[in-house]
Amino acid sequence: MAYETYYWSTSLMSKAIESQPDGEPLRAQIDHKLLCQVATDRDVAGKAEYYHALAQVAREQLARRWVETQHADRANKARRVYYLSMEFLIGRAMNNALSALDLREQAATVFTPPGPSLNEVMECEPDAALGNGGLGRLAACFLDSMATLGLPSWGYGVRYEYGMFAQSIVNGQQVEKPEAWVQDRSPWEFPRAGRHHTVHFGGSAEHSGDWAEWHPADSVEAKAFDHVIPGHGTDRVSTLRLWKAAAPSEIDLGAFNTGDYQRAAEFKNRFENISWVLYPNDSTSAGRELRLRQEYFFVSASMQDILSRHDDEYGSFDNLADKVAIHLNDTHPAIGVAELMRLLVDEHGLKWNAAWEQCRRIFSYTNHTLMPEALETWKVTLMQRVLPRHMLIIYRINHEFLDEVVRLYPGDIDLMRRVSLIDDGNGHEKDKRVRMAHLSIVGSHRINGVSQLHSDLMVQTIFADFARLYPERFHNKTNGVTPRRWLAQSNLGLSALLDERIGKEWRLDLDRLEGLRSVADDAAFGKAFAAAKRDNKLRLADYVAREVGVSLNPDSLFDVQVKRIHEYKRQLLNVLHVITRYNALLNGETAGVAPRSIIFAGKAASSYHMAKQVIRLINDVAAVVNNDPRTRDLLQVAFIPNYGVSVAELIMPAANLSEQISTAGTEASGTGNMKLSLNGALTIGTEDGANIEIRDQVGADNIFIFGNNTAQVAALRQTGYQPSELYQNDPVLKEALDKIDGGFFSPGERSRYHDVFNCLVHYGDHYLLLADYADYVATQARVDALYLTPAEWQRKAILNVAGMGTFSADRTIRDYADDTWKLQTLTNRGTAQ
Ligand code: 26W
Repeated sequence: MAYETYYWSTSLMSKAIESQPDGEPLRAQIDHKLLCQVATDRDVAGKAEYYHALAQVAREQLARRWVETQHADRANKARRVYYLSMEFLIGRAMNNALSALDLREQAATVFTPPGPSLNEVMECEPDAALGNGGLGRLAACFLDSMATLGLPSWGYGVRYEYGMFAQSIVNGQQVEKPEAWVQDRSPWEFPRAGRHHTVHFGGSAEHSGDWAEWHPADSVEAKAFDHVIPGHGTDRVSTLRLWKAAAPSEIDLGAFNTGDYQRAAEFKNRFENISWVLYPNDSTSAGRELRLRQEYFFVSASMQDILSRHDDEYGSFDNLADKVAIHLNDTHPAIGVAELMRLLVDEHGLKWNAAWEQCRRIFSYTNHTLMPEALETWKVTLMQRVLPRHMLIIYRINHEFLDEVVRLYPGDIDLMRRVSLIDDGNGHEKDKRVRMAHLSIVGSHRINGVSQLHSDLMVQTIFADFARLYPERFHNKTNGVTPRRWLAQSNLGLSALLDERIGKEWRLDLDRLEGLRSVADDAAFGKAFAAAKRDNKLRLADYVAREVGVSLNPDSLFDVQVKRIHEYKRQLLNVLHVITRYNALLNGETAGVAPRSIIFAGKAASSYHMAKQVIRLINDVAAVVNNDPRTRDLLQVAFIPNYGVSVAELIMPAANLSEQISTAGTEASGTGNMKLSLNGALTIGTEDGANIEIRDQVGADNIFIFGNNTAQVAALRQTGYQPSELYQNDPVLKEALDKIDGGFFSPGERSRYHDVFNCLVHYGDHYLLLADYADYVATQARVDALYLTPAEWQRKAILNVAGMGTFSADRTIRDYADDTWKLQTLTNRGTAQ
């Protein structure tokens, strides 16, 4: 059946089912849920109870949509895509669910004084922060687009008990505390009692021809918990299935029956710890055994799930690659290549060659970073111990792959050594490592980077050999963000304005934003646009006053850098600018200076000393600057704690200036850059990641690009970059650096930032902050000049929004669906909220 047809049949079915209990107005449904699910009533219910009741109303409708979608996909023998990711940074579900279910406006009218407002009710929900940063949030945006485009699709991941840690700032320093996002229950998840798979570890494996016998030492149960991801403007949904680890039920009975509860509990923990906590590192590979177990745990459960669904539907695996596409979100699920081979060959009796042929057609892989420390490798000794059968499979894949390489490039031993799936550790057995990126490439038919620059650099640098071997496999898929969460739901003011000017369709067709170009010069529109921005700034200022105790002037330029704290992202360059600006103001250089509020937010990996120093420095600088009456009207600094999806939803709409200042060639794409621009911020940025494509879209006159580009960075490094000379020869830079080094911002401990100073001046300044400093500061002065001409600023901000159409995750997913997954998308009807 064509997609069109089944869309309509689904939709009709949905009407039939939904007309039963939902005929009642929302208020009555909430009352009903308050009574039956929460056991309370309107007279005594508080915000949290209302939250649960409202969530139950949404849950019921989501459940129906889920059942219908599965029914349709089965009936249509649909080809499906499975998106495997260690991280899904979902955030809150309520606002998005209400919007997708078209209940948002009705709900707003239900929650009126003297009761809590809808916003207050929605704020009861903890963020599902099952991810670190860009990669995890991208996965969440992608699910939203897959559902909206009607793709038969599933996300698979880990149901961490503890997601990303909560960050607080104590005496200027980051303090981490664990965050149990589910607490006792989440109204958004559906435990699937019947859906569980056994995952094995350890033991030994013996080979005999194609086939091998694995005698595992341990087993753990993977239990499925589903989140229904609603599409917008469609009844279709996507599924996010997360796996929780549990002890196999029969196992702990022994200890339990003998009354040895402590041993029984210890036993249980040994299994369940696999899915306890997310590794809070977004760029360095932990290399720890528990992490490898996590990866294999969720991958094995997902593969078994995929195969059992396929078996149910077809009773054969001969057509597996026709019906299944599996995507690897970075290399974290790469062991899936070996696991699929194991399941097909060892468990289901396929011939090795037949299985391998399917495997290669099934997998595709996205690389998200060029940073060498992020490229995953596992010690062969560890892999052997934890996954002995997979190690044999990897050796065989490698053997056959290298045979192919020899045929293509006979005698090129060096090439073989470079592309091998195994790093031979210079002959030392204990240093041998499995290269997960190589396994991903060899096992996939499509490999992509996440912006044009990143994809180009990928094939020129880290994967150059593979690009020569398999040029047809490498592609670009520039990232995108969902306009539903990042504009429609988080920026009501601007959304209403857009609806008025260009209609509501932009939610599902972001290219409609082009329509704004014609009103960029319209003074009335410019005014309304500025007023919406000001409202958002007031809302953020309110939050900052409450949470940080700093009062920001809503008319000042809100200059925002929000992202993980990392040296390559160069928050420290931003700090150098803050100090430079402060020094200039103290010197009385106030002409042409726009009042500014410089806002930072972001988490540092718990073991990343330098990143934590940067957070502390920001707070120390803020304490000095904010308390100086001489500069207070022109300069404010705030570090907003606990950056995550919900905090971002508050910040993005309020920004005037978006700081995207990574060293050229280091930020794979960035997605915050897109969210900020979409909400009408101007970018100050380097020629890095998607910044380049943003410039192409909004026009070079409407963005502030500065600094060395990738080629210049390479040239500088090659000719012997000397940061200490820049320090000596630029008195303005020297003054800023000396203040850091001399303890001006840390009078109680003058040597506090000595290491930070040394890193820049004496230890090579690896990310070239000093090389880009002068241009950055000069460019910031041009930003001031523009801000002091509000009409011009407004015009450029509008043109930024107008150019963002291509950065919709819908565009990205359509590209993946057409080119990588070979899946048909379903045209939407209606208007999403
Ligand atoms: C193994 C440890 C580890 C964990 C996560 C290494 C690397 C990662 C990620 C690949 C880091 C990440 O989130 N990368 C970001 O991905 C975004 C989505 O594609 C891009 O927009 C960012 O530029 C990139 O840094």
